[in-house]
Amino acid sequence: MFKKILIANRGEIALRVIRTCKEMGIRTVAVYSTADKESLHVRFADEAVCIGPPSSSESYLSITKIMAAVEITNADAVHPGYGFLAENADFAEVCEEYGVKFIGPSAQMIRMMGDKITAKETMIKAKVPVVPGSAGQVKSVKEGLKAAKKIGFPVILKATAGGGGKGMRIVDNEEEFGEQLEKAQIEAGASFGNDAMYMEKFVEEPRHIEIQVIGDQYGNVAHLSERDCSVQRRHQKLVEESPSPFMDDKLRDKMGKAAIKAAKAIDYEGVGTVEFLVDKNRKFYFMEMNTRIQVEHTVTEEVINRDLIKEQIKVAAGEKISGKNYYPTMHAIEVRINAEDPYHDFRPSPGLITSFHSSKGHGVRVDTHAYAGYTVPPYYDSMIAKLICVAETREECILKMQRALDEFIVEGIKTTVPFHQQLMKDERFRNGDVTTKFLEDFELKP
Ligand code: MV4
Repeated sequence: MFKKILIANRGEIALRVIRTCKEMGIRTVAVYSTADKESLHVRFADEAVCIGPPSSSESYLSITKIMAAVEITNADAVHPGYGFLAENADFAEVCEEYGVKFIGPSAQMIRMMGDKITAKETMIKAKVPVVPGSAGQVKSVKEGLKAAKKIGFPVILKATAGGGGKGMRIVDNEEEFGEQLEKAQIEAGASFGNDAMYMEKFVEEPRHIEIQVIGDQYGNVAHLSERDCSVQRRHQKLVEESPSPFMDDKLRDKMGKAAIKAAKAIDYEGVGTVEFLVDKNRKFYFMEMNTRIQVEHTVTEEVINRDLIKEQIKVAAGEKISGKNYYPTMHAIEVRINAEDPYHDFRPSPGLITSFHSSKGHGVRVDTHAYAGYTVPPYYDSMIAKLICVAETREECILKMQRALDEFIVEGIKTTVPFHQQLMKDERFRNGDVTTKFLEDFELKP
């Protein structure tokens, strides 16, 4: 087992990893920017190294600075968390070369899933269902238009270097195709330094259902059931739950098997997530694979009663998994509490938290790095807490969430709490009738 893990991240996930390390008897190293010196991850780690100014590119995204911190603290493993360098193949490669274990998959696995055309080709070979579309890259308007007519409009153009909604364009008809392709290419080139695009049939009003998987270093892969993340706003997830209200045993079995096939196709090691689009006829299609621990892993933890960070560290250290799949025994919902003003287009609301009372009680979990007197810096992601409720049924879970939201008090800044309070009362949400389009029609009352 590792003796000392450096956590190359900040905020609640850094704290989350530190907690499990402590329980496992592993020493921890926090890294922090000058904007985060008062953060709890710095206080709770055994050691802490300042790696630079507030700007991410000069701190949490700097491979050089992080490797210097690894060097001076003599850490034998690095936990990347989510975001920042978590899916940076170059970083994983530098760790490999330096002989420090990157807690996650190999650089090669990250690269294969990071390039969406390669990922999709890999899935087609592995017989995992994908959305019908262009075979590989759309190189010209002429060629693309021919393919689009065959697929049938509407189609969606996606950047191979994109993911998570960046660099996507929906095209409704032939007339728009050329213009949209050119615009998308320019955008992708500017954002990712790679303008390669591919095309798919546009699936209308899909659900976003993802399967959590875990693979060890000996080729064993198991699935840990699904999370439904259909409640999103501009590709930002706001609510996640497990089990999905849309799921049944038969579909779970099929999607679970497909997710295992997907992971096995690249000999996957670590915890990962296979994202699917699911249409109204219960047809599901591979969308992308996330090669990291995700924000919403906590929902799975609550319904299967396992510590996923612990499992992740164990497989990274070379332990074998049992190979059995896990199924939800409870219902869990997570809401993201962001330092944002939901009444003003979710604009960021950083600043001093003057009072902070997080919900407590049976079936309530709050993962947060915030506290009264903490200043939310304006430089990073706005999530300040995850509120997770667990109960026997979805109905009870929603009631518990309402109670927990009522006692979540944050003063000094604006948060997404009022949004979640209204969402929990929404008829469609309560019926589990949510697709990725749901929030477009949702109106916040004053
Ligand atoms: C799609 C789609 C419909 N049809 N692909 C958005 C994020 C990126 N991972 C892929 N996304 C989508 N791909 C086809 N062929 C609709 C979306 C999509 C979406 C997906 C999941 C969650 C929220 C979304 C919001 C808008 C569009």
